Amino acid sequence: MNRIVLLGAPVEEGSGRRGCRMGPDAYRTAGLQEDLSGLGFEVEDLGNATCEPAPDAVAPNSRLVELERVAGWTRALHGWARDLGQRDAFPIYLGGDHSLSLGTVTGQAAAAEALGRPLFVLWLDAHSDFNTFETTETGHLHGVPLAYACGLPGFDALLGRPVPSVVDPANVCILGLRSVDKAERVLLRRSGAEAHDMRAIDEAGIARLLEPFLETVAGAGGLLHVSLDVDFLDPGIAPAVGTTVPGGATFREAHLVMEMLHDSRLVSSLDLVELNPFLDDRGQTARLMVDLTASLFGRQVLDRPTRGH
Ligand code: 4U7
Ligand code: MN
Ligand code: MN
Ligand code: MN
Repeated sequence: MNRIVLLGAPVEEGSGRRGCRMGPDAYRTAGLQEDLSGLGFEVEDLGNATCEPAPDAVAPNSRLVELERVAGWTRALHGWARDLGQRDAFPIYLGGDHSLSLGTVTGQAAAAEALGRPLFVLWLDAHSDFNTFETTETGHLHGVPLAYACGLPGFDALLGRPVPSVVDPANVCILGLRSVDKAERVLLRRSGAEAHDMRAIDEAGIARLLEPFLETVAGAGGLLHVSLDVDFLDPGIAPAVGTTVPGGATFREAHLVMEMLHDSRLVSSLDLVELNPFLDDRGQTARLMVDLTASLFGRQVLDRPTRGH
């Protein structure tokens, strides 16, 4: 696939603070399209998606923040991803807070089902985003998208119906964890999703954790969606995020993940989420996210022998 499409998703209502709506433009300013074109891809920028709020989305409890707007975004982005996921182009969703994945992951899952391929998800994040409408303590809907995509119950208000195609939790791998809420932790364990905290990365090395997952995806003939939350990265190198947690992935750990993903040739769609340019320091976080994306698309220092498949 030599074509890439960029779609901006300037949603910020899921994060409980302002700024993520500037994310898509920060990636444009940081030169995402130019960098990917420079690697030989034909890159089309579709501009930003828009959404209508969904007044029929009634909150099952009063803690949820901005459900009508987030439901509107979910519906819009679900439709976009279901469509883009079936085109002969690689979609990159430019966030926007992580609630955008409510739409992109479920849409990509619908597209994968239409193509007759299982969808796998790699979730790169300090948080597992595995809360439900019942367990969320903050009410911020950027904390629930992975539980939603995995088909946990109670979310029907988002699309106004059950998720048409859910992701099998056995097809999920989370890397980078260092903040998981109590109830979320129980749900996550019960789901059977593969989850690695920073200690596991320290002890094993990130490559040794990622490699078996990629082998599983390859063995199953799967498509792989990657959801990259800025807070996967250590706040020292990526300050532009509302939910900083110390002790995140280093510059090299993050690039290595992207380089391995490139070599695997398995990735078929990508979310870049939670960038809050209002909190950035001279564009360094936007720039790093663009560089990581370039690594995913094959930027490398030296030529490497291509692996025979
Ligand atoms: B992000 C949190 F309570 N778990 O639910 C919550 F710690 O997309 C954080 O990963 C969610 O940045 C973080 O609000 C969501 C909190
Ligand atoms: Mn997240
Ligand atoms: Mn996070
Ligand atoms: Mn975050």
